[in-house]
Amino acid sequence: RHERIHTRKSSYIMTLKDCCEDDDLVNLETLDEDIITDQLQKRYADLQIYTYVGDILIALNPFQNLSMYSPKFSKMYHGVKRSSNPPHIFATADAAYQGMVTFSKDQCIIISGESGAGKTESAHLIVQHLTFLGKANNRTLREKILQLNPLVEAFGNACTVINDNSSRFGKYLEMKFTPTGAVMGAKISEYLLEKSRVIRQATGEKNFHIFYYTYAGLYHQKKLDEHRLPEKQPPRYIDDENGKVIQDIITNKSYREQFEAIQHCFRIIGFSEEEVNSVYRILSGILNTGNIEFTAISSQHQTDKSEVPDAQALENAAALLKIGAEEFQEALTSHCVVTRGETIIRTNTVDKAAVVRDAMSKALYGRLFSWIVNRINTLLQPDKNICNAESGMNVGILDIFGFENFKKNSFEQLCINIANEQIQFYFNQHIFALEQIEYQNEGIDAKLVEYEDNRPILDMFLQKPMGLLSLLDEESRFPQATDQTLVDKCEDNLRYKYFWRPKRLEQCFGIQHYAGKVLYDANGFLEKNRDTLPADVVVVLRTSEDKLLQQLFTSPLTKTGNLAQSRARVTAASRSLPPQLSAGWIKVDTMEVMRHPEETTNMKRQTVASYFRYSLMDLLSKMVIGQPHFVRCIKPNDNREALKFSKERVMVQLRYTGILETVNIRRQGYSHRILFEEFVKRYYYLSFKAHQIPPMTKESCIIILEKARLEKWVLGKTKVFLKYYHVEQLNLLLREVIARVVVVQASIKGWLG
Ligand code: AD9
Ligand code: MG
Repeated sequence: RHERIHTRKSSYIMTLKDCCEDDDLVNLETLDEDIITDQLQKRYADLQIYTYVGDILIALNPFQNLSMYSPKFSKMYHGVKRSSNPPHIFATADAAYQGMVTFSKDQCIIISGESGAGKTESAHLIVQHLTFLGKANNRTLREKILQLNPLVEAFGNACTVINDNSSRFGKYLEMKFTPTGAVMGAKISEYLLEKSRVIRQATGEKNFHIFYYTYAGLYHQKKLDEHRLPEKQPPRYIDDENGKVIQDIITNKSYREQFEAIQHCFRIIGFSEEEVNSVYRILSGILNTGNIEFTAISSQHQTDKSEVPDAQALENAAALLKIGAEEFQEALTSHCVVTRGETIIRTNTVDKAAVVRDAMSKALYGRLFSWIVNRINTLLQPDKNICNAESGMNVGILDIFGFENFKKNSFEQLCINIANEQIQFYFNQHIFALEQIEYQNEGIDAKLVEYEDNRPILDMFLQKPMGLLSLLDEESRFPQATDQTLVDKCEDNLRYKYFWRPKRLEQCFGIQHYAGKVLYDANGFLEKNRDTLPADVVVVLRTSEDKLLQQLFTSPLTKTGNLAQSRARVTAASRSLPPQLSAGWIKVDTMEVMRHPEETTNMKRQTVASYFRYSLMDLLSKMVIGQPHFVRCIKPNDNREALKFSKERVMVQLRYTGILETVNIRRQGYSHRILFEEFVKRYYYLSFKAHQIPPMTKESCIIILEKARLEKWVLGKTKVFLKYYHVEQLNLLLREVIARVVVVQASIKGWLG
């Protein structure tokens, strides 16, 4: 049954077959890297960007718009057997949705891949399809959900040398459904925004999108003056090497359109006009803050005093942030120290004042971002009248920043890459380790597959007290420490083959990550890790007459609220795992009460590293409760060119993501294992009468499986082992049987009525 769908917009041609052997790498006769890569290359040339490896989806970035995401395709991938359509990101969304509705179990879709591989695009498409499947017939809710990604990404994404729309934060989006599968709300959790981008960007990179959008929007609304933004000289935080940024902002139509789009998002989601105006004012306030300069004044008694020679920028910023200019200047150029109950005012040097200024800008932006996310969550909370929180279910979608390796890599890249290391570990656990342990426990004969375990690298980072993050924290607390002593300390303590120190580059160290070697420059690590915001600044910002700004600095940022929940989830999840694994799965002991780094003032302050460690934990705790689905994004070339397939680049990615091993294990593997009892409860309808509940035994399972005419299933000691297509088949049959019963009941009612 071959049917061709020609789409008008592009030459994309899809061939529909009942089951296409090429669609799934597991079906390949001979298996090696070359063959797999060739297969992907062949498919890519036909614009078949998606390929399965068992139940895992490989997505190659097409670097061009394909017309395969229209409503026609949404309908095609709606509650059908996976094999009836070519591989597609919608099929993954559909599988998660079906899994949730059928098994009443939370699901999570984990999208991974290096920077620019297509994770964020994939996440959008999944949300689009889930909104369709979730019958969001309430149009407002549907629109709200669809606007949420563009809104947070305007604030959290930026142009890097690798990707024009690079995610600079991690995002876990939970879509909430009623037990019958109607979408009813959403919730975003954000992880580790790269705040340092606000104050400085590497060569060829830009600040967060929203600064340019806002600038363009205010220009066209003739509101630059009101926001104290110049039309000629670019503010320092967004200035680039050639100084043409404003010209670009004014002439580039897309910035203006994006501004309109963001206005629309704000409105649809339900932000008030007052709130939105505050947001633009705070953004302009940040840009003006960046322009404040300091010079040294030396008097007889003091040589380390600074002042603001030109008050204009300071007054601008103060006016926009609605704080007193004098108090503001004071908070930047001096600080209070309390010793033995006495408060002493100390002056700041020029350098220190500049650090305080930048710290304030980062804090402002970071808190504004969190506020926007929280506000979205409040506005998209499920209506309690429709469904209470306990009976609802959700599909979580994880889209984090991808693995990065630049010419110069700093603290931010280290955190990003550790997060990716952790996701890879989670993937390995699921695909390999758990699978093998379960086969052994159930007495099933399956050859063990060798895979690259990245646990030792993770230990090197996360272990206490001798892991890299712990060493970093230790040095950050030690006033005399420098970035140099940090690297020395790491060299002395990290006895791992994954760590090395290059000769002649004193402040650098290298890490062999699962995805490749990265050279880090430790310059600035300690300061970035401390991420302090002087209390003097907080005090001034709290006096702001802007309601939103005041709120940003009065409500605590500490994540204690859901800590107990996270810990309970993690503990429960690790209990359900085989003992061989639970110990290393998630380190429960590292879950401490985490205070936001900016909020702690004593020497034992919370650092970014420990906050990050907590965030990772929190993220994992959300992921482990759901049934995972994996999407592996692959970047076919480094030039963002459509149809260009670099064999080497693809092969490297296949290698480090363990695709070859995955094919192997998936070929032998059984992706679903269901306890006999649960299996009988779920499927007895297929071979027994409704009132005739059979015993919950292995024998009943066999009767059901044989009646359904399935092959190649296996029975363990306590569970039925099924391939993914078995489950599809069973669910389809079940739906048919139930539909028949409903029809019969309806006719009986008709006769009687
Ligand atoms: V990063 O780690 O956040 O820097 P991502 O998220 O993996 O990265 P992203 O989704 O932003 O990458 O994709 C990069 C670019 O590839 C997009 O801006 C699109 O131009 C392009 N892309 C990716 N996937 C698709 C697609 N399915 N169709 C068309 C795509 N273009
Ligand atoms: Mg992204």
